[in-house]
Amino acid sequence: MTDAYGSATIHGGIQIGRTLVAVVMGSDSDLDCLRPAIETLDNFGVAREVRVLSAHRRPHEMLDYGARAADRGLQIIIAGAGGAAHLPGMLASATRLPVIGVPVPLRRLDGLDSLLSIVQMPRGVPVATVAIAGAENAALLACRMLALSDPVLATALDEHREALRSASTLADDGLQTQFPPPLDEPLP
Ligand code: RP5
Repeated sequence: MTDAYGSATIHGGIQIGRTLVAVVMGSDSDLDCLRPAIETLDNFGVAREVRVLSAHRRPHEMLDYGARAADRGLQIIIAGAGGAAHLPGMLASATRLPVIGVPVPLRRLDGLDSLLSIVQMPRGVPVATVAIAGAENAALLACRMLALSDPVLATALDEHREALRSASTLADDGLQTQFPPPLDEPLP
């Protein structure tokens, strides 16, 4: 089955096709937070791989993964981590690929620690950081990057934006019906 991305095929939930995006996380305890990124990429038919790569527990493997990512054909890395969240930044130091960081909220500091750890990168080593637990947006941002050179994906993203617009219009209509303006003081 050819899907929105054109090159990926889905057989029984397994994507066959050139893997373009990596979704990596510091621990499998981050998976629930990162799952929307995986699902969004799947919905747009973008082939992905999913890995646990700890910056602190397996630093050498993590850096090796980053160093080889571009040569393996990956185009974008989405990296989520919590707490002292060094994974996205360290991957960005090891690859020229765009890295999108997802701050994972942990129990103690609600993700502010993760956000600041990921977003405050030194000059020269960028990480595009989304909101705390913003995994879906990370995947959409990755899709937007890929769509620069993929018209099928670009069309799918345009349709997605149109669906958001329609849902917002519907919500607006609903609230205007529920809370009609006063009849005696109409605004121009
Ligand atoms: C970080 O430590 C991971 O990204 C995770 O968010 C956090 C806790 O990991 P576990 O102790 O649950 O494995 O490196």
